[in-house]
Amino acid sequence: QRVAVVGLGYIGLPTAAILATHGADVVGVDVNPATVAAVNRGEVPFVEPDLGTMVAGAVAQERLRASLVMPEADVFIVAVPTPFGPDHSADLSYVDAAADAIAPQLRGGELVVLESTSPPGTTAHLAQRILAVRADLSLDGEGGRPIIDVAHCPERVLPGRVMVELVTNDRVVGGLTPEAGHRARELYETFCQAEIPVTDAATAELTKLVENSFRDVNIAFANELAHVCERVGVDVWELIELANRHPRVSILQPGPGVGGHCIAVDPWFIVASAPEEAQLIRRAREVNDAVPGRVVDRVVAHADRLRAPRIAALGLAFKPDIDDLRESPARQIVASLAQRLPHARIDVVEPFITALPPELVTQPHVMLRDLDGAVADADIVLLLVDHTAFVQADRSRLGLAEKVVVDTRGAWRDL
Ligand code: SAJ
Repeated sequence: QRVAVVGLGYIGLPTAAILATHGADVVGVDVNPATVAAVNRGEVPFVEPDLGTMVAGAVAQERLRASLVMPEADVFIVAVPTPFGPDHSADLSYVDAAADAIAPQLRGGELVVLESTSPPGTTAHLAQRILAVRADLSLDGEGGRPIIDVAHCPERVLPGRVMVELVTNDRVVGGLTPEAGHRARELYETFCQAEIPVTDAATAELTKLVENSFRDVNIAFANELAHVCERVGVDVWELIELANRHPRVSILQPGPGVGGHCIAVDPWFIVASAPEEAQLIRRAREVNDAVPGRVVDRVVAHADRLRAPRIAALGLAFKPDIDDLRESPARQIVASLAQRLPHARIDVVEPFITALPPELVTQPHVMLRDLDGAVADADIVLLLVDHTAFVQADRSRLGLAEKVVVDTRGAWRDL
């Protein structure tokens, strides 16, 4: 069948590629001409293990091509961003734009699947937006009008493991009608080897949001414990390790804050849908958002004891062993240190990038350096990301014993 995947980002491109290698005829649609050109050359514009080979193969075999224009298709998969605005409510403008582009291509009989993480009601909203301009179609055959099937199938893959998790993770599918749900399940069954339970669209929407909120609330618990431990003088890492020996306790790890574009965003969609009720979810977000500021205060307190402090900041990514700096607490911490300590020198070590992000590159006292050089020159070593290269570095060679070490990940805790 002919599938159009709308949005060729971290989710859309892997989905397009995997469908193309499982028998579908796929057109990937994107508004960015550079992305479209890259995919048509068989290239991937971002880092994701094993995706490059699959895209190159699918393009070479003419199962996958990219386009700026929405084609006719039997199935449309919407995988566009759903960011939040300043008031924390979801910005659905990309979903609306996708609906507007799909609507003229429909003849009846198509399946439209929303994959973007969305607040409850968004799948229904997408369908209504299409039907508002296509009154000749219906969701259920009412008045003898041709049917379009509309369903939600949220992505739930972990960046860095996308090509594995697309195949091995269970998927949840929610249809606006039971028929739409079952049809979407058949589509995902072509490449997903795990189970695909079918529910209604609003339940599927909330399921995805709840998964990421579960993680956020549990990380907030760990971050609150770290704060409590600072006050009472206990090592939080040892505390968690010991508590986790209980068969029904499994506490996550504290850190410098929660980053990425999912866990730090999705809980707000629940809060926006039920502001009175979602008390704990909101509080967890606030707890996690307060962590970077505390890390900055700790470093500033150490720096204030020195006349010309030199700081080595290790890591800018939002989690280990990836190049993704989006919503990264490490990046936020370094930017804030640069502002509060204009007399300090800050050497950033980030093996996954070759140039500092725009807000840091303009600061004359911030530089991108190699690990050994930065640590050798530093008074204060701030570990922000547990990249393997940092965790496994020879700490006696780095001479860490003579430095002030602020280890936000507990990666060097036996120091
Ligand atoms: N973090 C901690 N402590 C922990 C675990 C994570 O501080 O114990 C931090 C990380 O350092 C990072 C942030 O949380 O800054 C998020 O990282 P993550 O690895 O927990 O999750 P993401 O954002 O890479 O991917 C999540 C996944 N969701 C869940 O595990 C429930 C993934 O399956 C989703 O597909 C993805 O969000 C998404 O796209 O929604």
